[in-house]
Amino acid sequence: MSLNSEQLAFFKREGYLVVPNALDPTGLQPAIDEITEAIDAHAEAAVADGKLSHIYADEPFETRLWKIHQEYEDLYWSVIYGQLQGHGIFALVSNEELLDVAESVVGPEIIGSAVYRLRPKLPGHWHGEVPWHQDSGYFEPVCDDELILTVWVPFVDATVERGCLEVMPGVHKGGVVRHTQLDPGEEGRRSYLEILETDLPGDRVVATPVDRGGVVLLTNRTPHRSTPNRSDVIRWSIDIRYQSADLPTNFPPLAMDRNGSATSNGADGANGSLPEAALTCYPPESDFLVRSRSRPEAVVRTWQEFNAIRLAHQPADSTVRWE
Ligand SMILES: O=C(O)CCC(=O)C(=O)O
Repeated sequence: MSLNSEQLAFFKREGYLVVPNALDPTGLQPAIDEITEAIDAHAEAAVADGKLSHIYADEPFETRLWKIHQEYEDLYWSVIYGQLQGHGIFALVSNEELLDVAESVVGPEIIGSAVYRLRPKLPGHWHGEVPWHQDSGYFEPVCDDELILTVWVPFVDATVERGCLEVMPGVHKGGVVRHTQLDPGEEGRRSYLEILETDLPGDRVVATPVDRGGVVLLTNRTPHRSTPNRSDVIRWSIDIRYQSADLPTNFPPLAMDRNGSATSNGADGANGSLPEAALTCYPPESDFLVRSRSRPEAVVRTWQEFNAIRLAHQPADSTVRWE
């Protein structure tokens, strides 16, 4: 769905927007299927290795990983973030209804940003609590003044009890504030950035509960955090990011400059190899073109192509900007 003028005005003013019924919930199913296939495969391997008693096949999606986690913690770490990059994740990031929402905000030439993050927020689990941050805290400084849209998509109703997002409204027009790198915690896996209380740019906090089928939109400078899951179901969600194709991107083979002209972006197009991530908002992972009227031939249309781009990507280091 496209946003109406009131929704757009709210998003521009407040830096966030809850969009109920943004997509037909059947559009979530391919991603749920891919996640389930991954859980099946990892669980079967764990059973074969004697690390898990059974694969919990009868448990519903909303509880299965949590039940497994109580016996075998590694599976959680094998599915989170951007590790799944197959048919179902691609179907969701290229879902036409989500792209219509994104187009309302970033325009018709849309890069699917490198950074999409699958988050099974387990009941009471420390890793699901994400401290206050702006997404730009993680991105390259060259993109600080640009708009990278987060479309936060829950697979289940995201209630306050389940730990929906909280945002700090109306402060996204300021700059990127100081972030502090949290000490790596359990097995080095806790590596979040945090805006400390003294550095927070506002004091008003809004919770953004949203039902399955709805989404929450954020800008890359909107402070947000994720509160504890106090329920007994997994708050499954994925945050997908989109940006205009005229921003720094590592989408191969060509990026566009500010005038809309193609630039080489460090790519060695001559031998058909994929470019190194030189100029981009998030160099460690690859961008992909998901909608374009001016370059329809370059749009990534199959999950195999999406998968190949991500696997072939040669990550460049991010700028170290926070101590
Ligand atoms: O989904 C969450 O709990 C946190 C999401 C988040 O921090 C983000 O999308 O940047």
